[in-house]
Amino acid sequence: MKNIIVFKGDITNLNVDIIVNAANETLLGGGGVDGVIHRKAGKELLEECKKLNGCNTGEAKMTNAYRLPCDKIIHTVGPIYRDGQYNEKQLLESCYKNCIKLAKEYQKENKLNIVKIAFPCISTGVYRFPKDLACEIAVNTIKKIIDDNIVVVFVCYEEIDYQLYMKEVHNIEID
Ligand code: AR6
Repeated sequence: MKNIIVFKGDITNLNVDIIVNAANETLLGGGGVDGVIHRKAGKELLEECKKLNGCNTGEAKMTNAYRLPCDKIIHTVGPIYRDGQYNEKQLLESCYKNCIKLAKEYQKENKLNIVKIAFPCISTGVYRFPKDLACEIAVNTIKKIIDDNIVVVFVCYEEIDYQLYMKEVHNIEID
């Protein structure tokens, strides 16, 4: 699909409209990609996040991006993976859907022809979601809801994720 891009690297370097943060329910920062985003955006991000009253798992909230090169950040809270019996799949799917919903609202408000949004591999770090299953859910959910006016960048920080996404999106095996 021409409007899905797989990129290997650090999401905080991307000059897209929106980057997605894999946050926790407090929205007050943490480790992983969340830690990097807060560190690089600057303390104003934490100040804005404090006013949001957290975010439920599967939902999403938008903030400014401050010192980051992108325009906005959508903070979403992925599920903590236990054994697959706690709605983990549906909750992860909701994260992607709710982020796209907010991105479309942003697109409309700013009268943009195209909105470009970059996702990290939500829940697959500290929250231990199996990487292959998370990749399948991410790509299938996005393929179902994407339209010609959205560009989605899947940002893979780890080589293993890059390989999974290249295979799932482009059907390319890398060795
Ligand atoms: N750019 C892109 N992806 C990254 C980067 C980066 N700079 N750094 C890490 N990743 P995680 P989660 C990838 O743990 O599993 C935090 O403490 C990483 O390789 O960041 O949703 C929050 O506050 C992995 O594939 O998020 C929450 O408490 C992916 O980002 C909790 O972790 C997600 O890993 C959320 O856990």
